[in-house]
Amino acid sequence: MRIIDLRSDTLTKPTSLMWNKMASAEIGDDGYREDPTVRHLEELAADKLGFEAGLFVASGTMGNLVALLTHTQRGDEVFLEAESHIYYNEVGGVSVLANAQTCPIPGTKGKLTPELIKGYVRKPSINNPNPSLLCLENTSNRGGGSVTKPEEMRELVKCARGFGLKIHIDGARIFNAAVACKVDVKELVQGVDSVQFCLTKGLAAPMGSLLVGSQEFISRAAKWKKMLGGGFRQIGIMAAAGIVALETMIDRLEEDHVRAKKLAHGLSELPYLSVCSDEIETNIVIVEIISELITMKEFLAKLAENGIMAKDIGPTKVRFVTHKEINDDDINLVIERLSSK
Ligand code: TLP
Repeated sequence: MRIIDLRSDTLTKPTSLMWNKMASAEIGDDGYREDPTVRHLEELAADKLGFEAGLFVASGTMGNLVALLTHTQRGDEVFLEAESHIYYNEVGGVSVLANAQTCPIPGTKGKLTPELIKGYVRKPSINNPNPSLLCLENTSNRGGGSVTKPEEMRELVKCARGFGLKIHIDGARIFNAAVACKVDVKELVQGVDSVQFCLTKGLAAPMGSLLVGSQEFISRAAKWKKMLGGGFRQIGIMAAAGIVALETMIDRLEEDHVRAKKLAHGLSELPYLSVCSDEIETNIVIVEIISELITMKEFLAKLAENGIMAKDIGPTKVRFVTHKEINDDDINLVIERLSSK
């Protein structure tokens, strides 16, 4: 039986062009800033998002953590959505290493609005932590791949600036958002201080994320990266795949979005499931089991029996992610297999 693995878009494997470019990459010691392929990737990333400089980091988690360390002082308050990856899935690095106080704000589909933020940022007082940073996630992972659109971003930036907050975007899947909105990715990040995006999700590179911001911000961020043990050497081998990711893999994300919609439609016909988001915007589909009809244990067993892999992300919720290794037949098979038994 073909196993259909929809646990995450991190399962994507490098394309043959990536392998070729990795094998022939021009490399050097990045500790001396002498790896030309890394420099190229960092410049390409900064340019694509409209920032002065970029920094190649090991992972999305490292990119977000380096950003938090660079933006905040000990005891500062960081505002973020209550189910955001930084708050929910990054091992508490924001507290443990950045020593920041988090203010998790419950949003809708992982998204915040100026009204919500206004309810949480307090007036300056000797009793309160220093309000410092707003983190936004686009697309929102636990929000079912929901997209914060350019017009929504503009309002959020205005609101954050009104409170004197800096803004960091966890844009692990920012290109999915740009493709879904049919806009240049720059429009989604205009006016913010920093963005982290992943090369390893839908873009299919084997390693790495980019952190982009001002030259001054990136110079300070580079020291935090080094302190965290992120001092790279001949990492141009990996950066070469990242360049291919940025040059060739963005447009195809649309295919993942079309398949996610089809999958969501099929899953919504099953009596024992409800699809959390009626409108699938990108490549993530979160379903909720209807507990009167099926238990989580039974649903997970049913998936396993049918050679389908997905991720349980809460007591009643399961996440399916479409990606490069999943084709139209796979989506049909998932629906067929789950419908027939
Ligand atoms: N997300 C992964 C992990 O949760 C395992 C996934 O499968 O979705 N921000 C967002 C929004 C993310 O979804 C992720 C990874 C990260 C940051 C962290 O990236 P990595 O895994 O490179 O540290």
